[in-house]
Amino acid sequence: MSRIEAARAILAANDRGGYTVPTNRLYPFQWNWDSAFVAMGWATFDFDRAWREIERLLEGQWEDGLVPQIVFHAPSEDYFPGPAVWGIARTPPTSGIPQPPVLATAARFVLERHGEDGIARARAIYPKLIANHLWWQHARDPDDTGLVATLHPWETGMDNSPAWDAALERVPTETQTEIRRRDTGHVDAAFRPRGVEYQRFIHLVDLFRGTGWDAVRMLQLSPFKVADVGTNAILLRAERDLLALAERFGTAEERDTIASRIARKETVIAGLWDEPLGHYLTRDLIGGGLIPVRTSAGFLPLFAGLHDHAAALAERIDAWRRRGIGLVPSTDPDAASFEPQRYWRGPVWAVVNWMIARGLREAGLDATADSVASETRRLIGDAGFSEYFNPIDSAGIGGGTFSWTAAIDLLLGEEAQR
Ligand code: 9WN
Repeated sequence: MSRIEAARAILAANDRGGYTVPTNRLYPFQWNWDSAFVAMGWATFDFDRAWREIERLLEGQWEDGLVPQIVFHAPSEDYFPGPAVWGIARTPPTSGIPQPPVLATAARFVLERHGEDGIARARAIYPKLIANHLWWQHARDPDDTGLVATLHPWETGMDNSPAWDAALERVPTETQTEIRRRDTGHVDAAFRPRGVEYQRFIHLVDLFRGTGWDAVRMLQLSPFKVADVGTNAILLRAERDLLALAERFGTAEERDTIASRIARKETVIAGLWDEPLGHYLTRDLIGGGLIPVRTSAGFLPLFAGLHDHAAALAERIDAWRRRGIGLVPSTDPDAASFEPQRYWRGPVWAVVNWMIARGLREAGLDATADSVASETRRLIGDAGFSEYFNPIDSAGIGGGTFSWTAAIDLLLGEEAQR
């Protein structure tokens, strides 16, 4: 089987009927940002299936515009916390928090490749994307600061990043829900978040469920509140892609609204740059100040089109490469909190690399973009379609046969042909 066939076979094997699970058993439902990347992967060989991925995710969208982190299309005992813990009476059931909003970027990507034949599908999706971006504004930035708030580490997709450590300390460890982790039954516990982090994750879910998932009260009450540089950068990128869709499907008023959000976000995300650390950082919205930990999320303003510090960011990546560190580690390998095997505390993630490589390329830094892209391909080629990779010894870790890793391999494989 060729490499392309192997990647396509993973998407096919993880297809559960118009939606793709991240991997078998470990993640048996549809995840929000996974599906956005996976839709782009499907678009390299099956447009109908690419649109279905997005449409099925949007089956979980709430009336207020939220596109949830998880859509529980079919029951499974393989994952905790399942629908009963979230306590959200919807069909299909969903979780009650977002994930990084890659969806408008994915929809534009699929449309541009599909061409005229994709217009009807994109047109039907467009109002839902508009509603989703309004949700981010109303639910997570009601004071119009230009930065959206994150209330749960799961919302960032980078669950146990050391960037959350200090802010998470404010979250009590008591839970109403009995914690019955399933992940450590599928994967070595040394590669996963620690028990105390799960206690805090579930404390937050209990707290939010207690508000009846009321967006205003969640924002008021949450003891964890950060302006995540990753989420905000991805949202800015998505706003630009939504504007491109609005040029075709939207009204002049919608275009003006999106353009003014973009202008505001460009200014405030630029303010997340920290000169002493030479990196973009997350702001702690409770403690105040920037959180002094360099993570891979801090490269994502490049993907958002902010290129002022592109050369300095590229030099950091180049320096890691010269030292033989696998690109791009999720946490700075020189940080005290770096753990090369533990999930978002060090390992390399293919989807993040794809966004960083794209940002570098758009900033005109082709050599570093090529390094990141070829490193990603090397890691996948050597270790397989793993969930994540150890940047020190290049081992594949976490779940195997991972959908978004396969999707990124398809995308980078095509780019390498050009
Ligand atoms: C919680 C599915 C998801 C990814 C996240 C990754 C992991 C879930 C978990 O798996 O998170 O959402 O239970 O660990 O951190 O980025 O979307 O692949």
